[in-house]
Amino acid sequence: MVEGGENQQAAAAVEGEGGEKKELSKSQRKRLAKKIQKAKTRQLLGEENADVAPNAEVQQAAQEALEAINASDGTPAKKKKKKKNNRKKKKAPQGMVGEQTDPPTIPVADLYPSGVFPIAEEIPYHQDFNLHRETSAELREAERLIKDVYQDVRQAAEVHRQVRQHMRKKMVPGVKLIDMCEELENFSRTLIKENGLKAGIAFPTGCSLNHVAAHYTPNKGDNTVLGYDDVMKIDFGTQINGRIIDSAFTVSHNPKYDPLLEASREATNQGIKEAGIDVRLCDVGAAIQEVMESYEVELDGKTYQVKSIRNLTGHSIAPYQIHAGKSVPIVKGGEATKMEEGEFFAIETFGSTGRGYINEDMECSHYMRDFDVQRVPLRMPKAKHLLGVIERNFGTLAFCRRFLDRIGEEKYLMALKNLCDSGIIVPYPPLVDVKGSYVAQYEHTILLRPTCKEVLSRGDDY
Ligand SMILES: [Co+2]
Repeated sequence: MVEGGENQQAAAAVEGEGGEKKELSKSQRKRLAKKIQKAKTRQLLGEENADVAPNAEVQQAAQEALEAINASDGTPAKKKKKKKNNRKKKKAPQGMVGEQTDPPTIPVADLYPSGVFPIAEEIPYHQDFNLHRETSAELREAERLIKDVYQDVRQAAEVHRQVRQHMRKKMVPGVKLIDMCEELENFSRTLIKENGLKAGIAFPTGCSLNHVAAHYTPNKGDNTVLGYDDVMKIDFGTQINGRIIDSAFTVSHNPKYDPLLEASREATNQGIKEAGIDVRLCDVGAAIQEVMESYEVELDGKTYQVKSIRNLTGHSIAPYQIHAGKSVPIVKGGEATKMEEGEFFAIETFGSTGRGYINEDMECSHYMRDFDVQRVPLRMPKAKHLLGVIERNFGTLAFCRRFLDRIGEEKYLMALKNLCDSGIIVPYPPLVDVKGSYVAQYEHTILLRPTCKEVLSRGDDY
């Protein structure tokens, strides 16, 4: 927008011509600041024209005036600058053109025609052995070479943020979960500009309730409705060129669950803080558990210490591969394998009032083609057909029965079972703690860049 890239270019152009800066009085600065504010408003409203658009010189002066005004109240310059950046991020991210509608209808790619998407959060590496990374010219160069990958995953993250921001309002008691999921998925498809395997949904929308920790989405005919006392985990994914954003949050309406949600949210943030290049996965797990289990929640007169579910983990992510091989434990005692430069990780934690241990249960909805199995002999023609459909539509991304329904497949359950039995398709049934318990989950996708850690899916909400 006016304040973003264009303005800096204009300023640079003026400086190139002579480099002299005009001295302005405080009132002049204020007037100029107002003028630029007006021009910005006009541009936002689409009323920009050559007469009212300030020329480069005025823009530069106004920019300086704004900075001078900001710095004039005695606040240290550094602190002020940080504040200003935050404000800019909230108003309109750099490079964003126009505004999203409500409900959202504009693909995120069209809101950022420059192809440069917002960076949600960058965290410097704090471990001694990583301190050199932030300033290394060599590592910066390494990052420039992979910037396309960064833009793909940042775009997918922006879609995730916009979809969840809108859908949160729809997650109210009384909503039918199947309708909610389909609505969410439709917004995802629109905002990501769904295009075969190149851009789309990365996996089915999880909306696991209460003691169900993960991998539940309604199948056709499931009329489950969200209740006031339910604890619902919304876990959904977006992808561009196979670069997946996997991020989840918990929705509850009864405030009695708040400490349970907070335990998982803070445990996930602790995991993100601990993560880094050459950091051992077991150390991340231990840090997560310590935070998680420092929380208690009182439900109907009984106090529970929140437990980290010990057989659930975060995971590394690779192109078109949601679980790429490394697990990020959420309790102590895990593997000493290290995180590496360039890796993507889903840092996710599950806090429970139950045993803190899950089993598979209930009807399956989630399935995924095994990433490594090459081919298997199939005798059943219907199974052969279904495998072709799955490979063309989902590749190695996870899908659910509803996704097969919507592309017109019918009476496929026998064929699907056959593919599961042959090992080429893997079923992922719901994962549940004991009945009567409650589980909360928060999850972010992070990227261990050479120079810093980027929390791709971070938003104002979590
Ligand atoms: Co995940």
